[in-house]
Order: sequence, then structure tokens, then C-alpha cells
Amino acid sequence: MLTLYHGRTSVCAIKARIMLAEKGLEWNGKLMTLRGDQFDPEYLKLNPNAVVPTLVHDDKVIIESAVIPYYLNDAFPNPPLMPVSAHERSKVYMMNKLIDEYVHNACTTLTFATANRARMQKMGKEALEDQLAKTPSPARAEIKRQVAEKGLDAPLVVDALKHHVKLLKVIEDAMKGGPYVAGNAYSIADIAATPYIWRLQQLRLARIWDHRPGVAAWFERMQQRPSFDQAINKVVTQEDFDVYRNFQPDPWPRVQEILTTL
Ligand SMILES: N[C@@H](CCC(=O)N[C@@H](CS)C(=O)NCC(=O)O)C(=O)O
Repeated sequence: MLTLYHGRTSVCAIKARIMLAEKGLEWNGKLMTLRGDQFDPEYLKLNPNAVVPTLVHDDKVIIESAVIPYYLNDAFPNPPLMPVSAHERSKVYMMNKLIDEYVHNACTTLTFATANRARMQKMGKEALEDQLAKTPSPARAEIKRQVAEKGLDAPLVVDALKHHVKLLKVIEDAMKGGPYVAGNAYSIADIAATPYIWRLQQLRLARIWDHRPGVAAWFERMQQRPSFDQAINKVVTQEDFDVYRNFQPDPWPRVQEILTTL
């Protein structure tokens, strides 16, 4: 039996849900609000990092959204979602490394500086600090602290945009060699990148890839896959989409201004 602890809009959880959908696997969902329930002692026993996703396969617990797809691909080999050639496999590893080391925290920076900022501000400084004190990652706590206060003017935003531009460049360059990130076949590399491009689109920042036709065509292909609908559109609620659609101020003018300085 497969159980996934996840969040509806969480990019890492979306990675796991796309993977499960691509494999055609049945799974039980344990939906988390991520407004405090990630710190429940019972959950911390499964995932000491207090984050989603967590996959439980029978009696085995697998954490880390970069690892879960490799695990599922090994445990359920069909259809295979890893390329065969060593070089193409290295592209999958590189994509996950780029995301793990840079893009994921950069995505947190942009999301909390924009769509999630009003909620943090509404909490008030004290309640926010109480929550940040519980997170096992001081780096992620600092991101939230900085962007709650300064929004897109927070110094971290510049690097966050740089990392996203790098991700877009990797995808654009990959499109010169085939329709997918690792070459001619859809793979875990595409699964890893999809939620981050979706998030930019939700944050009303899709114009970042206006001059990258390869990215636009690739993302269109990703959205056409049934797994995109299953993992995203069927899980994310209208209320979630409305938060992205309605948050203010429009982030594009400030983002565009920063992009010209990179
Ligand atoms: N390295 C972890 C990061 C997971 C992570 O940051 N998850 C976010 C959602 S995308 C989360 O649970 N956030 C809750 C919080 O920051 O308190 C992974 O890839 O699984």
C-alpha cells in the first residue's frame, strides 16, 4: 500500500503526485495544511524535516521529493521513467541537483514574497516567529522572515530569480537535443522541473520565458499529459487558484526590473 503525505499546492508534493500518476499507481492521500500540522510529533517521526512529501510504502518511509521518484521507479519499473544511457541519466541527476540545491529555496522565496506574503503578515510578527522557531531549517526560516518584511524588495529575491533563470536556460538548452529534458523520452527530469514552472505561471510570472520558445513548448507538452491534470488540476482547489490569481501587488513590474539587472 502507498500513502502520500502531501500538500495541495506544494511543489515537492506535486512532483511525487506526477510520478505516481505516470506510474498509474493507486495511493492513499494524507492531506496536510502545512499551517502547523507539519510539526505534529507523530508526523515528525515520519519526516523529521517537518516538510512534505512523505511516502509510506507498506512499512517503508521515504522522504525527499528528489528521492521518491527514484524509489518509485525502482519499486515499480513500468513504465520506466529513467533513461537508459549514462549521459541521459546524468541529465536527470543534474536537474534534481539544481532543484535541490538552488531552485527549491528560490521558489519558496518568490512564493512567500508574493502569494503567501499577506497570510504571513496577517499572522503578526509574534505568531510568525513562533512558527519559524519550529522549523528545523534556519535557512528556510530566514527566507520567510525576510520576504514577509520586504516582499520582492528582499535581497534574497535577486538570487531566487537568478536560479529560476538558470532552470529556464537548462530546459531551453535541452530542447535543442530532444522534446524532453533528458533527451527523447519523458523522464524524472521533466517531473522534477514541471512544478517549478507551474508555480512561476501561478505567480503570474510566465512572461519570464517569453523569449524562450523551447520552454513554452516543453511546458505545453507537460500540461497535455494526463498526469498534470491528475496531480495538479484535480487536487488544487479553486480557492488555491484564487490566491494565486488575486494576490497584490502584481509581481511582474518588480520582477521585470530585477531581471534587467541580472
Ligand atoms: N527537500 C525537501 C523539501 C520539502 C519542502 O520544502 N516542502 C515544503 C512544500 S514544497 C513544505 O513542506 N513546507 C512546509 C514548511 O516550510 O513549513 C523535499 O524535496 O522533499
